Amino acid sequence: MANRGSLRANGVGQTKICQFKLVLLGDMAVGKSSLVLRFVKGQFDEFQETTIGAAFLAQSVCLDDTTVKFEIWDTAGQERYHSLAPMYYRGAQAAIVVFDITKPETFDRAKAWVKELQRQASPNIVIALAGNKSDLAEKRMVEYEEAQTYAEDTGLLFMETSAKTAMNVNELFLAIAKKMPKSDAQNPTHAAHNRGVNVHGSEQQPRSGCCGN
Ligand SMILES: Nc1nc2c(ncn2[C@@H]2O[C@H](COP(=O)(O)OP(=O)(O)O)[C@@H](O)[C@H]2O)c(=O)[nH]1
Ligand SMILES: [Mg+2]
Repeated sequence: MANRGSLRANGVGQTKICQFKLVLLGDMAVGKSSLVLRFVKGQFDEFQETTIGAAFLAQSVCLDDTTVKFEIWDTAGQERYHSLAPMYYRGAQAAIVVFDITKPETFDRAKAWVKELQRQASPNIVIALAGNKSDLAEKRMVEYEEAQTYAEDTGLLFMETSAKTAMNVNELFLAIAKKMPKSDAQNPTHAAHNRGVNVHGSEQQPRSGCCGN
């Protein structure tokens, strides 16, 4: 499958498993849930339901000698849920802050999320910025260079993505997986302990065979 092309096969037996909590933040309707759905299930839904509270899913990325398992917290973007956000980003080792390249106000909101994370989340959190809906190039309102310059200045990973076409979705998670501190391998019991509360969550087991095609 095209959208799985960047996931590498590896040997069974010597694989180290590292588990990390990853949170998605960003304005409403920028495509957070769609990116997760694309990454975890390889699907896209034109009528993706609005997230209430937050949803939890899990998916793994296989690097050469390490399986990086992400516990993904997909938050609701509405302002009325803002006060819940710290519950999800607290203890997160990675965050994807998403904006919609056709809506400049969502880029401003993304910058505000980045600031909040840099002030209040774990000091070593790996933050990625995703300019989503790159398939809507004709409606683009945020230039690639503008977001890239901001990301560089702020020390973020940056990619333009499309949950619709799958462009850069696996690549984004793979790039984050590569930046995660592997020596900090957590045992699954510890990571499970850090999960927090599952509000309206549906737990998805990682696709079996993510490492093989
Ligand atoms: N064209 C296009 N539409 C998208 C993309 N990602 C999400 N959408 C649509 O944008 C709307 C909001 O998506 P959703 O995932 O619910 O956004 P969320 O509120 O950030 O979780 C839905 O109608 C999706 O089908 C994308 O990459 N391209
Ligand atoms: Mg959502």
